[in-house]
Amino acid sequence: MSYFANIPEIKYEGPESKNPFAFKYYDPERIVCGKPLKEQLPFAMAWWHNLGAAGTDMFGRDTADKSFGCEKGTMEHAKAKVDAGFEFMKKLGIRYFCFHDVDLVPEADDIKETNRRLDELSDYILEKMKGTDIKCLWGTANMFSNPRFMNGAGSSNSADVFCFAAAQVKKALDITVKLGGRGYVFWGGREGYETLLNTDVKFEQENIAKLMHLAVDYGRSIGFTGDFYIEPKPKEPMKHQYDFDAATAIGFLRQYGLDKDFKMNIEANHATLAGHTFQHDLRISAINGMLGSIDANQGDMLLGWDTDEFPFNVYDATMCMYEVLKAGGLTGGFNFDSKTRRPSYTFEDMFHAYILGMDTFALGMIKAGELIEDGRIDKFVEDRYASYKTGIGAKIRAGEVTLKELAAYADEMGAPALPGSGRQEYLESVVNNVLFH
Ligand code: XLS
Ligand code: CA
Ligand code: CA
Repeated sequence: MSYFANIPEIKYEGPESKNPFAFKYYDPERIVCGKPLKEQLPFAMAWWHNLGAAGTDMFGRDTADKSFGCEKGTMEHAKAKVDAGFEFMKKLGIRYFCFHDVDLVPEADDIKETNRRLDELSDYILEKMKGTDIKCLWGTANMFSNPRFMNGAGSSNSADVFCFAAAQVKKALDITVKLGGRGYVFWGGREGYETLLNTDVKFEQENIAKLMHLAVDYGRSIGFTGDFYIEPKPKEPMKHQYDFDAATAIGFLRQYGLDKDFKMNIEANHATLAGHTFQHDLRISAINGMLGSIDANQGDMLLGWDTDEFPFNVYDATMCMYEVLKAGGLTGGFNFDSKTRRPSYTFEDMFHAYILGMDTFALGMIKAGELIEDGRIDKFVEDRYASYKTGIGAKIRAGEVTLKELAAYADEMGAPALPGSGRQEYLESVVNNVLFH
């Protein structure tokens, strides 16, 4: 059974091609910074958007038909999604997928039955994986959709809800390991609060850390050697989310002794919701040794929510890839946590969307490689801190001076010269020059 019979295998044809079903920039074999793009860019399909999201929004119902010929909410439909997903990934040359437990199977009233379904479906996926190089990038448990999680999962005021969340995490870890997952994600969508009038913040944060510790202990006990990830997001659905941004999440992990097992999964649209650029959160993660994986999408600066659009902004993609290359690549990958716009409701649109996203990130990586090779930016940054290489600056860096000695140095010096132009406009013109030469 083929779902996309009218769509060819997507190949690289180069920038001159006008074929809507071809890559213009993503040449899997092209070497950038010493490695082929197919290795530099472990792309992943998000099960929930691509095989699940059908266009429903707050004001209207589905526009797309994602039934794949079956009745939704059945195991037959769950299996049809596997078939469609694998056909889709194969046609695009995508080697990874990401999932929530309830993206894979319809949730039953009884968790034992949900888990039985997960066993059955993951067996089915394992069968499909045979003879392909497709694997799981990361798995996660959906601990935000069901009404029981209205006050969070680890942070819920109900100990029973905490237990239910723990059971879901356990099973999602089992399935992630079974499917060869590189990582396991905690996105704390409802781990936060609406009002301090009913909330014990310290208590809630301690409990989230407890759930994470339990997950690490269990994961390691079943042979999971990958990374756990926190995916920061400042708000939506909650007003205040505890994993506000990378800096906040890293501080939390260190405070509770989780920093050896966890890294960040940075989503572009979440970083911008936190009032940062995408590249800011990537840099903060990288300098703390915690840049793990990326949820590849872009937001809309005119809209104050998480629009999960396919990335097409080449400037942002370039600056993102600059951070990734500088950090030595990702141990995770690039998961397209992105969805087609509601009026783009056909199967063709799903392919156009992934071609757009993969081409944008490939172009970004090629251009970032050129920026690094060009060297003007790196050289400028290096020179900008030159005053710390010798003399008093070198002593400060080496920790060889006291505050008193520095004060004496300042007395002798009088007023320092201005610190040198930041040359922002020049550097921006260098970026343009590399992008458009
Ligand atoms: C929602 C998040 C979510 C996570 C996985 O905003 O992006 O989809 O990636 O739970
Ligand atoms: Ca995400
Ligand atoms: Ca999102």
